[in-house]
Amino acid sequence: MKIKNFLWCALAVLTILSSCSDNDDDLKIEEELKNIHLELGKEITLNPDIGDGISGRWKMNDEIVSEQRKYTFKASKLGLYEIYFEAEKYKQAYEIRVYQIRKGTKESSAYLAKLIEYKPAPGQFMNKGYGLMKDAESIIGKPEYGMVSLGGFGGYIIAGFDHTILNLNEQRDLAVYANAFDGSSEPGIVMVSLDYNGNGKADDEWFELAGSEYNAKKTIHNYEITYTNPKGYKDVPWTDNQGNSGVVKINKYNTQPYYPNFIPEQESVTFKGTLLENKTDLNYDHPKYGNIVWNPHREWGYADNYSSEYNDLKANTFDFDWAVNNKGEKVNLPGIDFIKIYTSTNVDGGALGENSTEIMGVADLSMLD
Ligand SMILES: [Ca+2]
Ligand SMILES: [Ca+2]
Ligand SMILES: [Ca+2]
Repeated sequence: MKIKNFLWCALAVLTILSSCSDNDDDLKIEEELKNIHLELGKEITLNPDIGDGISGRWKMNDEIVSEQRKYTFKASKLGLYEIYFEAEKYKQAYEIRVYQIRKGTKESSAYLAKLIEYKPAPGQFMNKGYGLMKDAESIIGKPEYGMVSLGGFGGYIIAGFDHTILNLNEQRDLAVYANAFDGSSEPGIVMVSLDYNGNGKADDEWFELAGSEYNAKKTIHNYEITYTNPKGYKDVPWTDNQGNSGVVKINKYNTQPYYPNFIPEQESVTFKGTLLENKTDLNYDHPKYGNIVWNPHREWGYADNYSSEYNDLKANTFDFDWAVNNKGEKVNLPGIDFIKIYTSTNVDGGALGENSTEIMGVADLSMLD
């Protein structure tokens, strides 16, 4: 008798469970994340687009903040706020970044005002011309003669402006000057950041400006490479998180150590980022110059890249509307305070040495004629 009862109960439980899961299949769960930027002191009314007549509650940090259908949000402090609207069958999440801008004045510079960090990867120009701290400083102000090399994949430079560069509607916002020419493109990825916490430091979330190859099949996101210091004028070994290994080769034209001797990491250094496909042709048959190494350009959205606009501008232009977060979601940036540029290929260019992005300067396009 007891066993019979138990079996009946067990059957009843199973039935309830399976009917619950049937119901689950019918639920419409809306979990699309809305990325919103809100200027400090301003307010926004959130109204989830999940049909009329649905009541629910608003939560912030897991605490209920409203039980109305619409919710007006205003923050008195800078920062990232995670808010969601929750109803029986729906959930709509919002990420609100509350920011402030530093308005430009007549005295503002159109060009970079401050070098924040220079951490190049190993390369043939390290520890000599184009690969010294003074070269990094040369990208401040109007681009003239100075130029900096970022070395192999991942090597980067971080710099800031004396004002927030606003995102112009349906226009390019930024120009990056480099030394590309036809057959000599060494694409660098541009990342941007707003001083969200208002401390003047580049310690805030970075966004990649997604170029033409961001979604390409052979692009590897979250690529990581580690270079080991061979101590001296020797090939620099590397390993990556794809199971590959190799060396940054030394050549006879540059006979100094290729591992940068001024970065804090003197045993090994790891760089992370988006890796673009190696498109270098080591045996390109040029109609005029014969057999040469050819580094072709990418369509758009990279620095040191001979794209269609490059010959006229001596620069590549960028739109903050291309910004994506580390999940690849568009972020609707209102402007930026900081820029980071890194070499986005891991290429042994034969006689030309490794591919390394070079930079001469960066400009706020709204301030140029
Ligand atoms: Ca824009
Ligand atoms: Ca900051
Ligand atoms: Ca170059």
